[in-house]
Amino acid sequence: MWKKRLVYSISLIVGMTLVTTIFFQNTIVKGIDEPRISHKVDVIMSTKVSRPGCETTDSCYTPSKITIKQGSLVTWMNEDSAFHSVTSGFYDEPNELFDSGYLDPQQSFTFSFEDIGTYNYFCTLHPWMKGQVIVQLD
Ligand SMILES: [Cu+2]
Repeated sequence: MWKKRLVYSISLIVGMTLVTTIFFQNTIVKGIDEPRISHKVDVIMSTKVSRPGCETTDSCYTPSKITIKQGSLVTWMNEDSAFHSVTSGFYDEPNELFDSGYLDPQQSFTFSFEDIGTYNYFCTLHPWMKGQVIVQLD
């Protein structure tokens, strides 16, 4: 009789562990994917900006300058075939407020701007790529 109970207890523990693991895995995946799907694209890195030239027409990031309300999200999308980054500050003076890291083609990056101000950003791979986000009072 006690053997039956032991087997029953063990299967219950294993079952609960499995259910919990699956539940938490789903939660984590959802948390990462949702912001990318739900938010629109604000700034595009278009094709061929990995070669100098876009800076002459101020089109390395399109648009290169955007104005948003405090607390808004900005999403950048890499539509080029090369890697790019969205990194706060200037090429010779990054300020570590945000950094997308290397974005693959078709990959996006979203940042939430909580404070009023003017935020310069650049691409760590292509020094001529520069943009600006202006955050105003809501
Ligand atoms: Cu770049």
